[in-house]
Amino acid sequence: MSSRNDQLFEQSQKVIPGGVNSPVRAFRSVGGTPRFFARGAGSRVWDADGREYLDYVGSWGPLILGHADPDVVAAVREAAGLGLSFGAPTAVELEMAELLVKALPSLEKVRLVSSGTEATMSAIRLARGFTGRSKLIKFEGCYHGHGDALLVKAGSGALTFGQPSSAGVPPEVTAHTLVLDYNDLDQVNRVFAEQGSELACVIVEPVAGNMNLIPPAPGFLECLRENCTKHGAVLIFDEVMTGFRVGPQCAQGLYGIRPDLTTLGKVIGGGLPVGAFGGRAEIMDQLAPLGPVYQAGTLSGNPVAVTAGLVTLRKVLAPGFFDALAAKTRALVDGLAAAAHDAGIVFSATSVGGMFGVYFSARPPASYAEVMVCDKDAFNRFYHLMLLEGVYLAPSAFEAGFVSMAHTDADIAATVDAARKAFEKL
Ligand code: KE4
Repeated sequence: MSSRNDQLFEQSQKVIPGGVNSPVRAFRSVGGTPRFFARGAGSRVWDADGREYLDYVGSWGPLILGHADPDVVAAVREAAGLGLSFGAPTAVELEMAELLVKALPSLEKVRLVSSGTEATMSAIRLARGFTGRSKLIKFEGCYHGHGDALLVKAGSGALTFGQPSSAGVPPEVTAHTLVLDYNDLDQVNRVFAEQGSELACVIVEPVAGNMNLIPPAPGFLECLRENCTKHGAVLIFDEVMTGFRVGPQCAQGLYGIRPDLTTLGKVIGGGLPVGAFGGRAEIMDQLAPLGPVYQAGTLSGNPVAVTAGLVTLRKVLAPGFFDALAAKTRALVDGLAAAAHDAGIVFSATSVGGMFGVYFSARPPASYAEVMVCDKDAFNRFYHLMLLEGVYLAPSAFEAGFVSMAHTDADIAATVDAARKAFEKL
């Protein structure tokens, strides 16, 4: 008899493309039937068949406190009872803006939106409006949402303009986008030397989390900062994933780099739809209604969603939160690596704050090219063995994983035990 997950997936595919509302959820990278979740609490989720899993996706990062945090749920319930949306300013949006500006020195002003894609799309338009330039640099393997200008793959050579990586994106839209190699300082210096005066912005994940986890190489972020300053280009840190995930001042605080603009999402919504972009006031003041760069949103700053984010951020910014979260995450990756070693499996793992990467390669990759040679098939086998052991990892070898504050030491130990069994069967 097919499982409830199978039934729901079969039905969903009749009315939703691929049966999912976001492609990565379809399990196409790892194969098999996606799990339809019915409930989450703390570090655990339960699927449509009632099976329980330790969750290391956390809705792709937002659930840093764990599922259904009682304080967040209670605050959302109360906010919802006062009205779901007004399409007008509310005091809670001001509270969020003031919290973000206080938390991040680089944020002089901030605007709230409803997703990370909206944040990055708007930040690029703003950088182009502020500089009067069109060209932008992104890095192969970094994902910044599905805005047209960012759905780009490297051209024939990394120093040529990008080709659309999706149907429906006109080549002239991506003709202004240069795709460089993450962590390649020489390439950045060369492109700026040749085209610096034409570059509106660089957008970068300060810790890459969309080609699995790749930390910045020493000097990489500094190289971007120096070149943007020298040539008058806007440095955009896309911290949608790293924002309040890797530290109380995000990746920019961890690495001591001050970007001109920052994009945020995920954690700042606590599981509800909130994105944001902010930075230097002289740039942000180019936005309508003050300036000529248009950007808008019916549900931008939605008071119920912002309430979820506010309660989440207040807990995340409590003293000691990130030390504890980073320690949990480090214990997980160290345990996984030790289990693999004991089983004689070629495997490595690393973490930054509350996010981690696992790789079927002898050492953590430092570039997109190195990620591409990791053993994807081994990951996929491992993935399903862990699923059978009741551990839910991101359903792709090219995604980062996330630990929540709700994960206990016993959860981490149980996960390592599950991995020990999985490695034995690989
Ligand atoms: P959203 O539009 O999905 O809220 O944010 C886009 C985005 C922007 N920037 C970074 C660095 C991101 O990681 C994301 C979204 N991350 C993916 C996970 N790899 C979301 C999962 C999905 O697409 O379903």
